Amino acid sequence: QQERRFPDDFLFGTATASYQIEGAWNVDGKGENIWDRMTHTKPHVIKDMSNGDIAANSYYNYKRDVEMMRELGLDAYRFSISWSRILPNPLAPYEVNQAGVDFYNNYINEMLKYNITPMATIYHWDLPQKLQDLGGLLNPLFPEWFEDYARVVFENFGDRVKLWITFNEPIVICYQGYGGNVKAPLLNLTDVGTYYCAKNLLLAHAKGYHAYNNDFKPAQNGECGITIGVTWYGPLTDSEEDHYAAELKRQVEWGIYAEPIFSEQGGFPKEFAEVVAQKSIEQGYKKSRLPELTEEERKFIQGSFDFFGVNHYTASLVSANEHKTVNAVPSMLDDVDVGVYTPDDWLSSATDWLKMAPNSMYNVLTHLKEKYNNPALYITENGWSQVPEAGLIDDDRIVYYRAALNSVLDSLEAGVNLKGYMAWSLMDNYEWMKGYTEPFGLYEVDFKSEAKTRTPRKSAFVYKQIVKTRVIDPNY
Ligand code: GCO
Repeated sequence: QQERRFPDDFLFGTATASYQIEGAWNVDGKGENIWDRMTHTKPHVIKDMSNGDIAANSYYNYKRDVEMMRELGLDAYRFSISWSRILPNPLAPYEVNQAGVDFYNNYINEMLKYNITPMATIYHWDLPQKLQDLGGLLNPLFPEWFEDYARVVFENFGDRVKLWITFNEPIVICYQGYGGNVKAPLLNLTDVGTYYCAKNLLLAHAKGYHAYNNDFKPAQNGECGITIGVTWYGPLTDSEEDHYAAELKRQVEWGIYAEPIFSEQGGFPKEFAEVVAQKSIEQGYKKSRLPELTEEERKFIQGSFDFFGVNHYTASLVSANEHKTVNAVPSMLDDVDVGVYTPDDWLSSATDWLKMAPNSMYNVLTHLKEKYNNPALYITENGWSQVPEAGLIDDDRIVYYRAALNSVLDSLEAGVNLKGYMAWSLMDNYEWMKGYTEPFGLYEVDFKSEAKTRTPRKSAFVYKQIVKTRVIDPNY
């Protein structure tokens, strides 16, 4: 087979998030966020009762982090900014925390010194607790709070950061945090939490995007998008019912966030909205639990992007008939009542939701290309977990990255407008409810050591070689 190359201007990077790596949770004026509060008051909800108080201690180790980026030869690095480090009192007494600004300035400048392009996520799940006390994303003022914070980061870092992501993975924020109790703030408002949050999140995203577009972009010349978690859902069989079930599953999981922004007509996905409306009436609600978007809101949200950030990890097969085959993974959202399966022969990671699904990256990327008129795309996360005991020899991770990157090449050949790929993750970090039990790092972190020593795994050398040569050498 002929050697297939990644384009020279394709951005290879890695990704992390503030709460998962920084530590320094109460240092230099940082305020409390919802993960601090939850892990401190309800430690039992975390698999190993741990927290991100110290994590990989990147607040102090950031130079080592950038050194690792250089070791890997990265073009780019995706990180997130901690809201409560920048605005410890987001309402009053309102004050930008200069020590927090200094930290990110140092981090960004260190990257730029070595020509590493920073990509910043504005919100990666660590909401200031004071805003949660007022309802967080369910408060109709949330979009204003977010815009205010976004303006602060554009103002302080936008001269150097040219790739902005408003939100990371709305489904986790809204479904797991507000509609369910599997991520902070554990609200478990099963009937409407997800949907009210979704509407406010979309409005907040659009406010952030328009603020950038109108007031910063003209001078700063960057781009602003959103990152959506896109699990691939294909039909279990080729039947019409299964195709429809898979589409509904895609709509409930990520279409409700993607469709209003990226589709030509805007608004929530039609079939799904009809299903929720009908169920709501049957359940005795006066109207649909999925709130309406006014005409003005629909237009405000539609088109609010320069690129689509894709977090992609895995896939499942969807059936219109429930309990049809073995290995059922429970469906996350009850409004779409379908069977979701993963075949036995898909390799398992250390994480229950993550299996190696053939061609899922290609399916996602070509689907988004068709559905949303070939938008600019970045893969903002993709990666594999293994148990900590596996140490530095992580062959499964290598198999996973090679397969995903081959799918990326297939997608580029199919005309997908994909501009970059961020591996999750640069190093082991705090894996949310799983604590330190499911590491995703190219670098191992010794969390028991004072220095939080980082050591490259085998996969780091393989990734480095791909970044350098722009070729996937199956023998390396
Ligand atoms: C996510 C998060 C990451 C996770 C990663 C592995 O999008 O889920 O961005 O913070 O750690 O996905 O679970």
